[in-house]
Amino acid sequence: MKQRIRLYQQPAGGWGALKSSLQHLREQQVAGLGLPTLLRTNQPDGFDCPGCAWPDKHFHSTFEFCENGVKAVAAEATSRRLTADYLGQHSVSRLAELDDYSLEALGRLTEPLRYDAATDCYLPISWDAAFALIGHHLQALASPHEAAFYTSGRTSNEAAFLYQLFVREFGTNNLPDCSNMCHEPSGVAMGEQLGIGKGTVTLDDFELAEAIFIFGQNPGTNHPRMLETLRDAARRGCRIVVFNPLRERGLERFTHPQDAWQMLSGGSTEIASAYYPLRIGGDLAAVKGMLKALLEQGYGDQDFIADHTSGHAELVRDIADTTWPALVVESGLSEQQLREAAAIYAGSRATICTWGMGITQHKHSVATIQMIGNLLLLGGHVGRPGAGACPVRGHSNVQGDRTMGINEKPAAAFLDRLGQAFDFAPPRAPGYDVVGSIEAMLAGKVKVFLALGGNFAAATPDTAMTWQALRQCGLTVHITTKLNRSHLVHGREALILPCLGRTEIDLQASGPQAVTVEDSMSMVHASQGMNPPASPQLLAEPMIVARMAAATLPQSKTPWLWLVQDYSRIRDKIAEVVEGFADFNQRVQQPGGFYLGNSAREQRWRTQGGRARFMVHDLPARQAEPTDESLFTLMTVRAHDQYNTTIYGLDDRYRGVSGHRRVCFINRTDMQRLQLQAGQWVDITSVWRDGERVAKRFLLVEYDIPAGCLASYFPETNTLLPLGSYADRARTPTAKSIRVRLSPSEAA
Ligand SMILES: Nc1nc2c(c(=O)[nH]1)N[C@H]1C(S)=C(S)[C@@H](COP(=O)(O)OP(=O)(O)OC[C@H]3O[C@@H](n4cnc5c(=O)[nH]c(N)nc54)[C@H](O)[C@@H]3O)O[C@H]1N2
Ligand SMILES: Nc1nc2c(c(=O)[nH]1)N[C@H]1C(S)=C(S)[C@@H](COP(=O)(O)OP(=O)(O)OC[C@H]3O[C@@H](n4cnc5c(=O)[nH]c(N)nc54)[C@H](O)[C@@H]3O)O[C@H]1N2
Ligand SMILES: [Mo]
Repeated sequence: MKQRIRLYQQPAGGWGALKSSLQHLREQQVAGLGLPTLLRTNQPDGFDCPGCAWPDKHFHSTFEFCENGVKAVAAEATSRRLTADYLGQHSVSRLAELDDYSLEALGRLTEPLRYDAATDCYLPISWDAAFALIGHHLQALASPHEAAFYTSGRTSNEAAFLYQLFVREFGTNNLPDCSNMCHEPSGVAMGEQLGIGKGTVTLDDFELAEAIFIFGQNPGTNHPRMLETLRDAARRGCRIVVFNPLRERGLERFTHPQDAWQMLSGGSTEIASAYYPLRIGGDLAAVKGMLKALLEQGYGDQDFIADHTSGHAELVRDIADTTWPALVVESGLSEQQLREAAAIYAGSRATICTWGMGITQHKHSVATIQMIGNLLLLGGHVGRPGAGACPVRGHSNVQGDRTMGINEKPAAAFLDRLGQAFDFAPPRAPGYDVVGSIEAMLAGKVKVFLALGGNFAAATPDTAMTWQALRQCGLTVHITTKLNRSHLVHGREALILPCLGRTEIDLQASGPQAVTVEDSMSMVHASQGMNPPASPQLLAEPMIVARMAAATLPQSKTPWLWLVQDYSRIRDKIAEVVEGFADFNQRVQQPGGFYLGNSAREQRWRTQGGRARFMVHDLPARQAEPTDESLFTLMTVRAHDQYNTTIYGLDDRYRGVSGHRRVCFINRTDMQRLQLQAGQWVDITSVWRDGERVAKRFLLVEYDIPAGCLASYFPETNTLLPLGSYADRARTPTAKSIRVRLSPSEAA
C-alpha cells in the first residue's frame, strides 16, 4: 500500500467518492450482487443502510448515493468467507498478530465456533451445543448480576427487545451498550433540560432553518448523506456555522456525486459560512461567549422564556460574572469571533444546533450540551418549525435500541409494563454500563460476558485493562458477522455465533421477515434483506436470542420460539410495552415508516418543574498541570476508511493521508517549540493520576490544528485512554480529550 501525506484540495464528495466506492466494491468482490444490493439501500422495500443513523427523505424512491454507505454494504455483502477450515489451521495467537484491517478482510463467518484451549483454535460446534453451553454457564452463576450483556447499535428493534427481555427475565439490568461511549451525555443532558433525551428536529426542519450550528461533527466522513441536506440549506441562504478544531473538508466544500452538472463542471457548493477552529474541549466556553454577547444586547425571546422556561435569571447572573478573557482563553477563539457567531444566531428566526462526538466525549460533555440547550432556549428555538436540538447519532439503530429498553438504568414505568406484558418481576437495581462492566470483570464480579454485535475489546478505553478484564471471564460469547479483535481476546471458554446481516433474507417459519429501526430523528421504519445468506448455517439475531433464552430459562412463561416464527408477534409485544408503538405492525407498513413524536418538539416539558430549564455551568476546571508546556490534548477521531473499529482501508482522503493509520496531527508551532519534525516517528504517552500509558510509533503530520491540540485515530489510541477518565454523570470515556506528551520513537 502506498504511503503518502499530501494536502487534499478538492471538495468533499465528487469523483473521489465514486472512485473510492468502486474500489471497495472490487476489493470486497461483491460485483455480482453489488449493484442490485446497493440500489435497495434505504428504499421503502429495501434494507436500512448499516452505515449511520442519518434519516432518509420521506417516501424516498430514488437511490441516494453515499460513499461510506457503499463501504458498509460492501463489507457485509462481500463474497469472502472465513471458513472453519481456515480457523482450524490458524491459532488464535497467530490471528492476533493480524491488524484490524487484515482481520476484517478475512470475510464473513460461516458457522458457530467454540474456542479449544488444547489447539488454541476456534473449532466448529453445533448450535444446540452452543446454546446449551451458554445456558449452563449462566445457570451456574451465584447471581444473575455476574453476567454482562453488551449491545452494539446496529441491532434491530426486534432483536434488541427480545434481548433485554431475556436479560431481565434472567434477572439483571447489566446491559452496557455502545451508547455509553457515544451519545449518552446527550441523553442525560437533554432529558434533564428538555424532558426527553432525543433530538427535537426532523429532516423537514432542515429545509426551514435559517441558521445551523454544527459542533464537533465530521459529516463528510461519518454522515455523508447529511452533506446533501447541508448543501440544500446552504444554497437557499441558510447560514451554516461550524465549531471544530479541524477544518473538515466536508463542512467547507462539497460536490454531490449525483449532481451531473457539478460533477462535469468541477463545481462545488460552499457549506460553512463561518468556521471557528476552537481549542479541543473549548465549546462550553465558546457557547457561553455567544450567550454573553447576546445577553449584553438584551437578546432573548421574552414570551418563550416567560411561558416555557425556568432558570433564566440565574443564567443571566452567571454569564455576567464570566469574564471575556476567561472565555477567550478557554475557547481558543477571539471575542470578535464569538460576537460574530452570536450575531448570526441573533439574525436567525429558526436555528438548529447539531453535535457529535467532538462534544460528547469530554469530561464536561453534559454541561456543554446543556449550554447548547441554553443557547437554543434563549431564542425560543425548541418546538418551532425549522429549529431545535439535533444530536446526530452514530450506529444505524442505536437510538432504537435505547427505545427498546437496552439501558442499564431503565425507567421504572418501562419495567412495570414489561413485567406486566410477560408476567414476571423485572430486576430494579441499576446495572453496569460499559466502564462499570470492565471494572466489574476486573474485580471478578462479572464472569460471563456476552455481546450482541460490536467489538468491545477494541472500542472501549484502556486496552490493556479491558483485555485483562475479558480474559478473566469464564465465558465470552460474541454474536457477529465477521471475526474481530474481541473474539481473539476471550475468556477461558469462548463462543462465536455467526448471524445474518441486514442485507440478507431472513427466512422464518412464517416466511421472510422484516425488522425495524429508528433513525436519529425518531422515524421508525422497516428493513428487509434481499441477498441469500452468507452461509446456510447462519441464524438471525432474534432467533439466536430466543434460543439462548430458551436454553437458559426453562421456567420462563415467554413463548420464545413461537415469537421468532413471525416477527410481527414480537412487534405486537413491543406495542404493548413501549410508549409510542401502538398499532406498530400497521403503522410500520407505511412507506418511509412513522414518526415517534417528541414531547419537547410539542413544547411539553417532561422535566422536574414542568418547564424547559436554563442550566448554569462553570467553565471546566483546568487540569492539574496547566503550566506544563509539554502536555497536549489528544482527540481520537475516525478516518475516512473506517467504521468505528472496522477498518475498510488505510486512507483518510479528506485529510490527505494514504496508506497510514498510525499518524498524529500536530500544529507547526508546537513542533518547532518541541524541536520535532513532520515525518518523524513519535511515541504518545498519556498522563493520568494512576500513571502513564504509552502507544508507540506514530508519524507526525503537520496540520492546521490549534496549538496544544493533537489528533489521531482510534482504535489504535484506545490504549492511551484511562478507564477512570469519563464524562461527569454520563460516564462516557473522554476519547476527545486525553492528556498526552510526545517523545521521539527509538529507531525501529
Ligand atoms: N463512515 C463512518 N460513518 C460513521 C462511523 C464511522 O466510524 N465511519 N461511526 C458512526 C458512529 S458510531 C458515530 S458516533 C458517528 C461519529 O461521527 P462524528 O461525531 O463525526 O465522529 P468523529 O470522527 O469522532 O468526529 C468528531 C469530530 O469532532 C471534532 N472534535 C473533536 N474534539 C472536538 C471538540 O472538543 N470540540 C469540537 N467542536 N469539535 C471537536 C473532530 O475534529 C471531528 O471532526 O458516526 C457514525 N457514522
Ligand atoms: N478512542 C475512541 N474510542 C471510541 C470512539 C471514539 O471516537 N474514540 N467512539 C465510540 C463510539 S461513538 C462507539 S458507537 C463505539 C462503537 O463500538 P462497537 O459498536 O462495539 O463497535 P463497532 O466497531 O461498531 O462494531 C463492529 C463489529 O460489529 C459486528 N457486526 C457488524 N454487523 C453486524 C450485524 O449485523 N450483527 C452483529 N451481531 N454484529 C455485526 C462485526 O463483528 C464488527 O466487527 O466505539 C467507541 N470508541
Ligand atoms: Mo457512536
